[in-house]
Amino acid sequence: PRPLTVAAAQLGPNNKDMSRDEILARLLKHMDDAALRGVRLIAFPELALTTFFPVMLLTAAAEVSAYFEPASPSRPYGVLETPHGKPLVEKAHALGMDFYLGYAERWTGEDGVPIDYNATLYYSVAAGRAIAKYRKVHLPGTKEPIDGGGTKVYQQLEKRYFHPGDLGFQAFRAPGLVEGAVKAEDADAEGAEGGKMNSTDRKGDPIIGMLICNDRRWPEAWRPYGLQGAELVIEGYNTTAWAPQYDGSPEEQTATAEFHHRLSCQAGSYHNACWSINVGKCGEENGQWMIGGSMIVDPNGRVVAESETLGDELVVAGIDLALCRKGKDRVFNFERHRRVDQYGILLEQ
Ligand code: CDT
Repeated sequence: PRPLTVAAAQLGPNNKDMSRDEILARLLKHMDDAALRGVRLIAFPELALTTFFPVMLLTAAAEVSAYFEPASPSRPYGVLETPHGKPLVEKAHALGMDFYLGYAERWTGEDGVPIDYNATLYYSVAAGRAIAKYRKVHLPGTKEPIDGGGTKVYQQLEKRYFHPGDLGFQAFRAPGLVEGAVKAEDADAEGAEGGKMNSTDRKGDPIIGMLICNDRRWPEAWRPYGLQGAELVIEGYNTTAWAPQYDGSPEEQTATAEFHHRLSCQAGSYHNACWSINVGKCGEENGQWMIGGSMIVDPNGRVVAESETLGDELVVAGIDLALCRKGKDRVFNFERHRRVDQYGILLEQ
């Protein structure tokens, strides 16, 4: 067994009048509560530090930029240097707890032109730094407001505020989380869990991939991680429960949204023989409802732990990474069973 205790730190609404400090206090409380339950890795939702602003039509540039965290080649994880990011790092070290954090990133590269992304990072306590970043690839909704921005519809304006992610789906190994990992050169030929290894990687350290919200609905987003041997995919979301412009009562729409969420998380885990932590921000935020259903899913696609409320709630599970082996060696042994010569259309259209 390769045991690890993980948590989905579900958040209730971050209303737009809440300060970063107020929100940060809730994140830190989640970490303290998680430590009491032996958690070594905690995941926060998409855009965890702010309200889900893509539902709003913001016209003033300053209003938009207030939601973003600066980043640049010299400060790739600028958010962790801010007054609302530093305390997360300090708490992580005090408790020995890695974290996944969703946030809005304003990246200013060498050319000085800012580009905005819906991003997430993975902070590793053992490494003493953030070791991975992912930028959301699948941006739902529209660039222009529907119905002229009218208040009788709910907007989803991610295409307006973000550029599609440009980092691909790069899996990584997180050091120090499970017992018994050994240096790559000392590992015996028979891999404990497969996957690509860099020379500094330690065999036995979990292979992790990151997604953000809408990505979880796309098999194309999970599969690159599966192909890299991912044992755990972490995904934060904000999913509208219902919208007045769509058919069906709020109850019917909510039930369908919850079903599709569950289906996507369970299928992604099963098809790639990996665990997944899926964590939402939910409840009534600025008058609009978002689904809960934060869940931890095993490599068989079974939900092993799930939230019960639409508020701040910690969902904890003891997982065994070794459970991925069955699927990876049998039904989803990609090397043995995939037929890449038949998949060309995936890259043509
Ligand atoms: N944040 C995000 O990506 N939300 C979308 C809403 C789309 S409504 C089906 C999601 O896919 O959950």
